[in-house]
Amino acid sequence: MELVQLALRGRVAVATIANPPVNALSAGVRAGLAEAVAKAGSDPAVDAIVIAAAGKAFIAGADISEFGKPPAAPILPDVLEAIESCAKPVVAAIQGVALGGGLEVALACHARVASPAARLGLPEIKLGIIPGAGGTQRLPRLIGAAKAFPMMLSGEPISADKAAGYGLVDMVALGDVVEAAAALAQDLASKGAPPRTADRAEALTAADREAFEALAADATKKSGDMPNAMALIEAVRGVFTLPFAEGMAAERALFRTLVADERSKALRYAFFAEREAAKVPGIEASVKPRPIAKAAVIGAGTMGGGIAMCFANAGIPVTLIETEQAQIDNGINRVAAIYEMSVTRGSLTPEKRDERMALITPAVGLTAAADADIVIEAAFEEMGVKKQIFGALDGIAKPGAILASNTSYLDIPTIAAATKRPQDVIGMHFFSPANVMKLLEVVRPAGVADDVVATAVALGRMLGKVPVVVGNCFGFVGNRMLAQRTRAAERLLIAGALPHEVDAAVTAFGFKMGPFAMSDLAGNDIGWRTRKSLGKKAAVADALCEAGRFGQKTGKGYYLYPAGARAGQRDPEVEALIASISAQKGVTRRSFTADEIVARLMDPMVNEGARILEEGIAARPGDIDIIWLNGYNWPAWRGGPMHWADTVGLDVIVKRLEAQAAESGDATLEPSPLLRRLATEGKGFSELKAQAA
Ligand code: TC6
Repeated sequence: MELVQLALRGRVAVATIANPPVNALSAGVRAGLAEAVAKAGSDPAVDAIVIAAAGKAFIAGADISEFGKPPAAPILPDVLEAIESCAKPVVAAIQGVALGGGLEVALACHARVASPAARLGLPEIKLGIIPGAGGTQRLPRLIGAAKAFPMMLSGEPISADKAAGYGLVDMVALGDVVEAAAALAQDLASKGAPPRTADRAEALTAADREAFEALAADATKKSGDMPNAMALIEAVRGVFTLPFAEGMAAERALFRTLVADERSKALRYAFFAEREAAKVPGIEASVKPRPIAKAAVIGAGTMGGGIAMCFANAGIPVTLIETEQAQIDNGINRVAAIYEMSVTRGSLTPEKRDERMALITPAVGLTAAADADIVIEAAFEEMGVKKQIFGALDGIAKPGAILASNTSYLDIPTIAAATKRPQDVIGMHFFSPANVMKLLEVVRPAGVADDVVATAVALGRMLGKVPVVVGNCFGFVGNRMLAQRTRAAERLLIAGALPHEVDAAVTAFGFKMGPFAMSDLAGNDIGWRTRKSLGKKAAVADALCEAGRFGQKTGKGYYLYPAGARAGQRDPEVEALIASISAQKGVTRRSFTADEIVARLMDPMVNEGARILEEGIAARPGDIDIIWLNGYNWPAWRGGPMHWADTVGLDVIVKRLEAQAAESGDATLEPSPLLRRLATEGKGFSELKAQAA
């Protein structure tokens, strides 16, 4: 089938792009578009041209998978130049998303018609690049830089109505968008030479420039170390300082530099890894998820309340269940307070708040879960409690209902064995705060029904989560790897580093917080309790807890928090304590560079990731990366721990782990067989094939 089909509607030629699933601008589409415009442009039977698209999307942008390859002619800027220079009017008929290069196609047209459901945006910033086919030059010329720049800086698409208000689209068509575009094109044809966006300057006023510069100054302050925000400012500023052709050349040069940057490669890798994670090995696409019209959540603590909010936010009625009235009252009040905060901040209307609260029914006693299609348990992390709840639910929940546990490390098959329907029992591990964090680990024990797994994944997406299917083991994927980092951080303290040095190295790496500041925030007593229950020790962490230093909530932990302070201050008492523990262990303390600290923290995590792959707990390295990006704030532009390991080189990681294992005498630091094999073969994790989780 032709990627771009040309057909006549009266004297208007309609070029329809058909490149499923999202009409990305592959080399073939670019060539087809150029050819269609050239052909229609020289056809005496044609007065005007419409560019339309088949399917749900108008055009989702450049084909992201082509970015790593040498550009194939015709390149998009040249195709767009041909469209804009066409002597006959060219009108875009936008029936779905017009993103990135897709919106740039529409901008090069002489007019734009959109259907009400269309969404228009330039999301390049999220891929570490900037628009590279005139977006930074044409959008400001059309709607002013003060409106165009925020669209490009956030990358968020806008609605057709908003676009019409901006003057980005000329008409929102309620009926057939192609028909409306054809009528507009014919009308333009009767009015002489069509208006070229490149020639328009009326929006570029002194006031517009002033407003843009204020926004740019603000963005500069907040840009962190992502180079593309700065490049975006430079490119957009060009609309005021450079003629169109020079502005285009400057944009292109910046785009080329950014596309080749490791940070953009990591963001593109994550885009595809996230979509890959949605495909569960071993489960056919034909497996239908069970319908979920009503949910129940057991436990109205912070976690249970947050999960109930996820359902309400997605418009699914949910019963929030506790054992006593006072507890459910507290839970509901906490949820109401969170919604109230959103209303105060202006991110939620009072009507929406009321709608969402009305979807949450408080209840006392498990029998309230009788009519739920899915029950998610978020009670205490104690196997006895879980078994009791699941045993009782077995007698209450309707046949076919899915029984899920939000446990963060307990054995799902043991929980399932408390019921007579283990095929319906699954793990759904949300991350705190559950109404905010994107990650959902779907834990798939042996024996669970395929359609239960498919339902958990589909439901996760309905709740706006990024679901990743993992196998059953202690801590699953994320927390199992985190435990390695926590142990490594403790080892570093004993070897000679101080908490602030470790945290500084980790924030310089790109995390928002270091492990010790994070532990102080979450409460050091949480890990202490877990260690005690498992019979494990951590000399420094245990000593701090024994001294009542639980973190921010007690005013002191690894750091000091004088009245009201959120940022911790170094505490000589803690540093002396650490030094004394090193001395007791006979360790001569030494200093560590930031790079050494990062290596010592991350390498053991990567090693654990390799074991997780060996055991089939994760299906793909990309799944592990998506878990870390969405559940643990791993810096997006570093692509996740397994991608990062590939960029470092697995041979380097193996050597460093061997050295650490030898120094510490800790055999768990020995590189895993998979890591060794890949390193010996000169390969990276990216070369592994998917396996069933
Ligand atoms: C740009 O345009 C720069 C231009 C400068 C030129 C010089 N390319 O997300 P979904 C695939 S930068 C290739 O699951 P949805 C995706 O991998 C680009 N493939 O669906 C998946 O494939 P699979 C700016 C793409 O309905 C399938 O389509 N554009 C692209 O939830 C379905 O995707 C963007 O950043 C692409 N551009 O959401 C837009 N887009 O089935 C990125 C999608 O084999 N795309 N695929 O796994 C999106 O935001 C969303 O995909 C969506 C559809 C809103 C278009």
